[in-house]
Amino acid sequence: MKRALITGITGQDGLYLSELLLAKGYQVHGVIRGQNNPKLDLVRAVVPEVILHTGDLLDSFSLARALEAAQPTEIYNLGAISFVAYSWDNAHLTSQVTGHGVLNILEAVRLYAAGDKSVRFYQASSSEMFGKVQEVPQRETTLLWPRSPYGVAKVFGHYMTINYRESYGLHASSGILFNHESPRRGPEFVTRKVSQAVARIKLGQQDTLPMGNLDASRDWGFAGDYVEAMWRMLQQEQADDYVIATGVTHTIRDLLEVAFGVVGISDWESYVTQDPRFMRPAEVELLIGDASKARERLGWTPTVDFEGLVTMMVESDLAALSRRR
Ligand code: NDP
Ligand code: GDR
Repeated sequence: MKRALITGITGQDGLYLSELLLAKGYQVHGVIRGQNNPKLDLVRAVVPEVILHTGDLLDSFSLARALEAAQPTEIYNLGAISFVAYSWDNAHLTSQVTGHGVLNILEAVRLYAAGDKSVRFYQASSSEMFGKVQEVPQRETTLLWPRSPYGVAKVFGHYMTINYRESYGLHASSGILFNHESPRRGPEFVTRKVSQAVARIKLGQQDTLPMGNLDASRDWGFAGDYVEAMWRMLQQEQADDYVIATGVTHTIRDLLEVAFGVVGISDWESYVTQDPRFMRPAEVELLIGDASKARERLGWTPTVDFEGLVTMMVESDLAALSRRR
């Protein structure tokens, strides 16, 4: 039986990846942090088969212990402080967790593997690294120009992953994933904020929706598709870096129009207010990825388009809220 260890098991991607690996017959281990993590019940409910180990990306010893206990051949580093807006107010902590945390786990994996070439590592890199984009669409070779402390920390983790591959021959791959969403997305991110608000407005539980910059464009895909790409990367003979994206971009305005449209509201502008609290000190204006390398080498393509994704999220929030009434 193959064994995998996942950091960030309580997050959106951790849950989807656990389900994928369990369905493929893996024994799945997860690292969970804190003495009473509020998301423990969620993990237990969604993927009860996952074996949990206490640990934190800031604590190298805890990572070494989790590796020793789990004995995995595949390690997926999904743990991070992942909310870009939060990273300006907590820049040092974000650098430690999202940046240096990658070094901590890479070093723990190197010592654990001790030259065993069957051990493989995945790093969750991000399109936020492209920031002030230097090329359209963005591909693996596009110059990185991060625009937030989060983006800078991800660049550190990205290059450290490449460095461990080149220095030690570690099978370490980095997925440069563009925004991916689902009904499990945290409510602080824009797609889920909008899908929850639209459902509440439809049910008469909310009147207005305060928003930040409506002009930014994102390449949004479905999280379930993106964890499949992570797994495919670790099945390759050679470790490498891959852009994972849909190749289609939409503005936040498009998101609002489609989401309100799902519940039959066409004058969405009368519900949305502009709130400076949601504006960022520096914005990533346009993201659109070129995933042709992943398509050719991994045989990966997305299965859910933008309209399908937004509809899935709004309908899920509507159903959840209706059940609670
Ligand atoms: P989430 O924010 O949903 O999950 C983040 C996970 O990281 C949580 O399980 C959280 O655990 C864990 N974590 C936070 N701090 C630590 C720490 N100090 N030690 C160990 N674990 C920690 O993110 P997603 O699932 O959306 O994303 C997964 C990864 O992919 C992240 O690294 C993210 O930056 C990256 N990424 C995401 C994209 C997206 O669009 N979703 C796109 C590109 C990259 P806890 O519950 O304890 O807080
Ligand atoms: P992002 O996702 O920063 O791209 O990072 P987020 O959904 O937070 O923002 C997307 C865009 O929407 C604009 N925006 C708002 N965002 C939020 N959260 N709330 C608002 O009210 C709002 N109004 C407008 C933002 O300015 C931005 O342009 C996500 C995370 O998952 C990262 O971890 C990951 O690396 C990247 O995607 C790829």
